[in-house]
Order: sequence, then C-alpha cells, then structure tokens
Amino acid sequence: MNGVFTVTQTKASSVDTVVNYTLAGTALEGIDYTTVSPHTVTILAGQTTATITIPTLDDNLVEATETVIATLTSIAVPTATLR
Ligand SMILES: [Ca+2]
Repeated sequence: MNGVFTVTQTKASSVDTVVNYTLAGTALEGIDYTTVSPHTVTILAGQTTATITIPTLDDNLVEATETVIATLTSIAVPTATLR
C-alpha cells in the first residue's frame, strides 16, 4: 500500500506550480519506500491540488509502524515565497 500526500494551494495558478519538499520520518527512503527523485510535486495550471505518492517497499521484517513526513520547503516554479 502506497503512502499518498495531497498538496493543496488556496488559489489556482495560471501556470504550473512546482513545489519542493523534503521527506523525513522513521521510514527510510530506498529501504522502506522507493527513492523519490526529484523531491518536487507539480500542481498543474488551473488546479489547486496534487498528490505525492510514496511507493512502499516490503522489507520482510515484522516491525512497528514507520512514518513518512513530507515537508513543503519552497516553490521552485513560478518564483514565489511560501507563506
Ligand atoms: Ca520497514
């Protein structure tokens, strides 16, 4: 089962909005889930939402729930400031 984050902006943009993000949490990229590259999510022009999908990997270990935390860090395109 994949992890899915929904990214929302309050107003639609007339151009694609590309947002950078970082991944943290107890789950490890490349071990617990597929390496995601680049760490960007694109909200298409005219839309207000996009999704970040984290494809989980089965490491055949019985273990406690592991977490993934996605943090939006900056807007790559267009040039703007996250508020
Ligand atoms: Ca694991």
